Amino acid sequence: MPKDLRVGVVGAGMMGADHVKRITERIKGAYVSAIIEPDAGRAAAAAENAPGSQAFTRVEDAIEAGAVDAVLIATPGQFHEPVLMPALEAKLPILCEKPLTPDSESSQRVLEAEQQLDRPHIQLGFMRRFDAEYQQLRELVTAEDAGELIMIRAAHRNPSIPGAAYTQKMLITDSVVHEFDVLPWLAGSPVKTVEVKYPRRNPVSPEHMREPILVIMELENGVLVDLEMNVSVQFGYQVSTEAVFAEGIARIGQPSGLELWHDARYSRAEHTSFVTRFASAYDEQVQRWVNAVRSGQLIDGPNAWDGYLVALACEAGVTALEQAGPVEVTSPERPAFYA
Ligand code: ISE
Repeated sequence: MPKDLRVGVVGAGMMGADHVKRITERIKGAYVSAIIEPDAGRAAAAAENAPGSQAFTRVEDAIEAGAVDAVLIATPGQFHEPVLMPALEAKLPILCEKPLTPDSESSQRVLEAEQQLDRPHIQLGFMRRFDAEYQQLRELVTAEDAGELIMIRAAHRNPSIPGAAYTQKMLITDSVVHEFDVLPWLAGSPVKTVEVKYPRRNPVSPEHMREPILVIMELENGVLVDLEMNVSVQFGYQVSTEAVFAEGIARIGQPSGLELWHDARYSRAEHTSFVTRFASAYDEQVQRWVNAVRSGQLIDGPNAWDGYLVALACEAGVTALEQAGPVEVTSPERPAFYA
C-alpha cells in the first residue's frame, strides 16, 4: 500500500480552508502536510484543522523543504500561474481550482510547461463533473434513453456577491466558467458561439452590476443552451439544469433538503452556498484525485486542456457582455498529450 499522500494546500481563503477540513476529516490516503498562505491569520485558522502541518508563505519554500508530495491550489485565479509553474517544475501532481489561469495566453504558457513532463500532472477543479446528478444526466445523454439531446435550459443563481471585488466580467469568468466546462461535457460537444442578453436590471443588484444576464450558447453539435446567470437572488444558492431530449425531459438540481409543514405553510430547505450545494462533489473530486496520484495515474478528471478551452470560451463570453449578437468561440483540436 503506498504511503499517505502529503498534500500542500496553497491558499487558505474560503475554498482552501474548506479543502483543508475535507482532507483532514473525510479523505482517505492523504493528509495536509503544509499550508501555503501569506496571510498569517488565515493560515493559523486553517491550520487548526490540519494538525502537524507546516506553514509556508511561498510554494517554492514548501517544495524546497520537501514538505509536499502534491499540491491543491485554491488561491484566486490570478495567482495560479506563479504556483503552477514551480509545482510543474518539481513534477508534483496538482489539483487546481478553476480557472486554470485568468486568460488563454497564460493558460497556454502553463500547457507548454506541462508538456515538458511525461504526462498531464494538472487536474482542474471543475467539481460539478463529480456531482451524482450531473453524472446521471451525462449517462442519460450518452445512452440516449430519452432520445437525443436537443436543448439545455440552465439557471445559476447566487444569493449575493462579495461586494465590489466581484465585477461585471466575473459573471463570466467566475460563475459562467463552470457552465462552459460542464455543459459541453454533458452534451459531448464544444461551445461554438456565445451571446449575452440583458433583461431588466435587478434593482437589488449592487450598483456596479448589470444583471441578471441571459447567456445563449450554441454547441458545435447544434444543441442550444440558455442560461440564466443571476447573482443577487437573495433567497439562496441554486444551480439547476433541464435537458430537453427528443422523447423526454430530465431535471437536476432541484431543492431536496428538509421539507417542513408549519404555521399553515409548506417549505423546503435550500442551500445558501456552493460549499454545501456541491459538498459531496468536492469530496468525490478530491478523493478520486488522491487515489489517482497514489496509484501513479496522477489525475482522474478534467485536465489543463479542458481549462484552456474554458479560458477561450470565457474570453468570448466577456466580449459578448459588451457586444450584441453571438461571438464565435475557437476550440482548437485536443493534442494527443491531453487525450
Ligand atoms: C464561485 O466562485 C464558484 O465557483 C461557484 O461555484 C459559483 O456558483 C459562483 O457563482 C462563483 O462566484
